[in-house]
Amino acid sequence: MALLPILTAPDPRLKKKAKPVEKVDDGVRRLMADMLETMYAAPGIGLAAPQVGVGKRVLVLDVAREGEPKNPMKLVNPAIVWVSDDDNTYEEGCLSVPEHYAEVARPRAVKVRYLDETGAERLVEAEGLLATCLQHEIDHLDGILFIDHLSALKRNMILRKLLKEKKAAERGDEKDEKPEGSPQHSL
Ligand code: K1U
Ligand code: ZN
Repeated sequence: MALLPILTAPDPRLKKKAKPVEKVDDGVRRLMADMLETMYAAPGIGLAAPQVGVGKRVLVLDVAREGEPKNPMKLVNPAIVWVSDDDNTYEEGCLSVPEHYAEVARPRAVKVRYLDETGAERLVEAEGLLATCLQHEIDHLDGILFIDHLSALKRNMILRKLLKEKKAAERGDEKDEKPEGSPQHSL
């Protein structure tokens, strides 16, 4: 197994629609095993293939709480086939939008059809955090980030900050731990 590098926004690969998987073969199974290892190491509760630069409709997640046994899920070609009428608001984060969190409203419950790692068709009925996480990860497969659910003002503020941090990292600058607007040098 291998740890995969996680792309961060802004990156055009995160905005592309991923392609359906034609056959669930050993390559897809290896990708999902590597994605799970990468997700646990991050740490995160979900990861979609475009976040590791692979344009395939594959995602992994595990929303088990701390102290509970692991419950890894691997989904190929997931499709939302039903959503509840009522919404749930959850404070979301994203490994591709590091250190930014925002409340996003999504359907409270969903049913998702997908292929498992043997290629068999399955249906998961989800509510709560699992429903939120499934919708967040399926959004990734369609090139949508949680910040796309925010106002243009909030989204652009976050993207500008991430771009600034990327450029500073490319230059090899030290990471600025101070909040925006605070003095850069102490006397
Ligand atoms: O980048 C991702 O898609 C993963 C993302 C999933 C997610 C989080 C919250 C709401 C919806 C979807 C994350 O895992 S961000 C990190 C995170 O939430 C977390 C990390 C460690 C422990 C518990 C949560
Ligand atoms: Zn994400």
